[in-house]
Amino acid sequence: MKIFLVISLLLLVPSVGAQQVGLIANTDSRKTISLDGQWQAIVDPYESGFYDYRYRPSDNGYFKNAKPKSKSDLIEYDFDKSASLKVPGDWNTQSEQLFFYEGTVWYKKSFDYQRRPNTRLFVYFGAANYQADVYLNGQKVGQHEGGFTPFNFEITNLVQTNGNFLVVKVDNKRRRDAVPTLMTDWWNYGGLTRNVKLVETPATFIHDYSIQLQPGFRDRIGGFVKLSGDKLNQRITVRIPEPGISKSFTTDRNGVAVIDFNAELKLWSPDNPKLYEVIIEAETDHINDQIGFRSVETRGVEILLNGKPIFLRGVCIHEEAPFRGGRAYSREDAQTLLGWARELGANFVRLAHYPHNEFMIREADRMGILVWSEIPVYWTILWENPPTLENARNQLSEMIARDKNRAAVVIWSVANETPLSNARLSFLKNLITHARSLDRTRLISAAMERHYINATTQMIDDPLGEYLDVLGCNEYVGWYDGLPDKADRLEWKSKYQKPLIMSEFGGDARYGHHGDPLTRWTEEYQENLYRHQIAMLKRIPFLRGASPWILMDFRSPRRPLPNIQDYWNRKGLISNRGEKKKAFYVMQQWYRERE
Ligand code: GCB
Repeated sequence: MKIFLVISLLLLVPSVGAQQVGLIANTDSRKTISLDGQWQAIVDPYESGFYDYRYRPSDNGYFKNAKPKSKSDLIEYDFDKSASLKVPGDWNTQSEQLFFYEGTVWYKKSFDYQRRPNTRLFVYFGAANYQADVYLNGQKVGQHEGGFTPFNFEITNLVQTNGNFLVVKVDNKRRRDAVPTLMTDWWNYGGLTRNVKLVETPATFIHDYSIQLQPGFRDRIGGFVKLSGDKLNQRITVRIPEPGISKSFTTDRNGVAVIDFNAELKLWSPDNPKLYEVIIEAETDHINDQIGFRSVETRGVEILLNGKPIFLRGVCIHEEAPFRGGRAYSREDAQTLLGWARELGANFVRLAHYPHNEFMIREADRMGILVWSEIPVYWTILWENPPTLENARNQLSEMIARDKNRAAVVIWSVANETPLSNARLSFLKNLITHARSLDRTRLISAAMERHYINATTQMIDDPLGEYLDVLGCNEYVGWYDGLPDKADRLEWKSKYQKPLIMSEFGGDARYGHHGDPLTRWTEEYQENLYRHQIAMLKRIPFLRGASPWILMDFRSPRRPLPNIQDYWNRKGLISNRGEKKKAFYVMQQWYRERE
């Protein structure tokens, strides 16, 4: 038992090398200065603010924020006379001219800052889609790739008391070798899409921590606390005031303390989403968080939450803002979307197809909604390109780094509908191993491939299934695959003794468009499709969850049909204006029966 414990504790501690420039955990509990609001912005389709006319990176790019020194000086840009864009927010929905724009926009924000002794300062971005090059006072501080995960750069030695200018080049050009790749079914909203802030920390500070129930236990907490700075050898105390827990540990020379103690706690669940205040005290820093404790595991085809079988009554959600459209970014957006999921009867959401903003996860934690979180390894990724794998691994690390202390998150998903090949399998196996090395406390899934073995039998034998804890399958019987009643004749088989979540199914309907149940795009067609789907799903013996596609209509460049789609994927159970379609109530009815 002891050996098992030591091994499982070691597995909870990520390799220190990978953490060196890592994300600062839980910046909300620190002194921060928001940089949200209007930023000056220059649209730069030819990237002439970056390259000279020979297409070489220029020393005098827009990041210098230059001003003419005399009336004869030639400078061809001026941030302060340019238009502004709101941060957080995508640029596409802020200006008609930028609606379809994919390329570079330069952002600039000025600020003053009074530095205090023995502190460090970081600039933190909730997300920037897709690539961000960050400069402070004309100096490069870093680059980040990936549109949906947070990142931070230290600016302690660059910041001045007055007149700082922070310039960010954000480029959302799609690339074949990127993650996601060229083809997706969602809008490529560009920009500084989530909150931006300055984060102040002590010289040596709590950089990261994981405090969760240990795998295989419901009364034992494990994890790590990691310091960053010069004074790496410190005593750390973890306190949970409500049950009177206070446990001390010592960090090693890398600044890492392994956490391990017994605790009798009320477990977090959808019925009782209990969060405890957890305080971590070091000699030079302290931090607090609200953490829920629950176990999740599988046994045969069961998913067990706190040791008891659970059926995941779910729904998929894109990070599309209700009512106003564009990227969702606020707590109110999260409350609206998760509120609708709750109304549907859901205890589970699949946050597709990339990590959503942190408000979604925090609200899910508070509301008791289980979460499947995924990275945008979607469709036809360049499986054989090592930098693409590195990029996907990094996005996975950043997703886990941000949300590893959230009880709501029970599933990390590594891929969506990726076509079978050896290269794909080894790429995804690599991601799975990586996810497990960063987090032993959650289940791993993916939306896999499945196929017909005869006219009426769907077979799940994608080789990826062997490496997953939970099988995910997307199917569009009744929409891309036959008519709704085809589902009545279908049988599902699986090669694996594992739980299945039907991670997508559905069809399009424009809200308010009516007709008979066999007329495409009508609410009646969609309603009918859901009835046949549900009857089929009920017959799958190893089904342990469902997440229909999708809660709300979302923008997609692939969907131009005039007067019906108008660049919206209309598979929402709710329209983008918040109107519930007939199918919503069919699904709700099923979930009520399953409660
Ligand atoms: C899928 C994809 C999803 C699409 C959906 C559709 O299988 O996973 O991203 O939006 O189908 O509507 O076709």
